[in-house]
Amino acid sequence: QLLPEPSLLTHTLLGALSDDCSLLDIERITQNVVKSHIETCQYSTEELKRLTWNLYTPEETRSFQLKSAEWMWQQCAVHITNAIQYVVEFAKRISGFMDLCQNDQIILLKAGCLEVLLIRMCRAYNSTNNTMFFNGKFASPQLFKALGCDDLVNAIFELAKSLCRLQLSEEEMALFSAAILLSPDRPWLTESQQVQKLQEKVYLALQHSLHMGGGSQEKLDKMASKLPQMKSICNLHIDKLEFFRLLHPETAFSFPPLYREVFG
Ligand code: MHQ
Repeated sequence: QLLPEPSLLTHTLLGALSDDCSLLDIERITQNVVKSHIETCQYSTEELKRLTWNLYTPEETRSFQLKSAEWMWQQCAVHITNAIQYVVEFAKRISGFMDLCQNDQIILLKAGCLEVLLIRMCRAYNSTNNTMFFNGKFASPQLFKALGCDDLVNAIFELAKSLCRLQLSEEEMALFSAAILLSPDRPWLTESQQVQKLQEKVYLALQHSLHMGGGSQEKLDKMASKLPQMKSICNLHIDKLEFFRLLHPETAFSFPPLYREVFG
């Protein structure tokens, strides 16, 4: 994705914002982050568009609803783990991430991977019929009934709907994801200064991208306003998992190791 010719005014404004991040730096960061996002987003927009009318039939939906909670949790855990692996790959391709110490890489991924997944989710969401891509077809929230987590599922679909309304470009999504991943305030970081420097650059790139896309501070504010909603979904997910583990310890123990490590 090529950026339009930057205006002198933009250059001056951004130059005033940060001395050690030139417009050239910003363009390099944008290209790197967008490329990393596109290469690791699991499903292309074309593919998702092509599958839009691949909906679960009412019969198929009912058969999912009749499954046991254990079976449905296991399915969802496997799909989420798969998606997390792509987020890990995204992080690894962001320049500067691999220069952080391994301890901090793991802290950032553990703390941010579900939030990144929740941003990516709006690509897999169809707002015209309130469905989400799941296991090859588009599913309504009711399909997940067997999980016994209607509040969590509804909160996830609500977030997808409201993120969809922002009509984020792939570039905005990519930079927003990277900015969240590179949060310097995650507990137990050893080099949070270095993380902060990386985040500042990504944030400048995001501002620049919004400015170029004809967007404004308003869109950035709207994006930031989704963060508390995302945080509460992450906490709700942990609560539900904890409760599920109490009821079905063996099933929870057989969840994919990466899922258990990230949310355990
Ligand atoms: C990603 C691809 C992707 C993969 C998995 C765990 C639980 C108790 C409830 C998708 C959540 C149920 C998830 C699988 C349900 C809402 C979860 C289960 C973007 C996100 C996406 C589409 C996930 C969306 C949320 C799903 C459907 O690139």
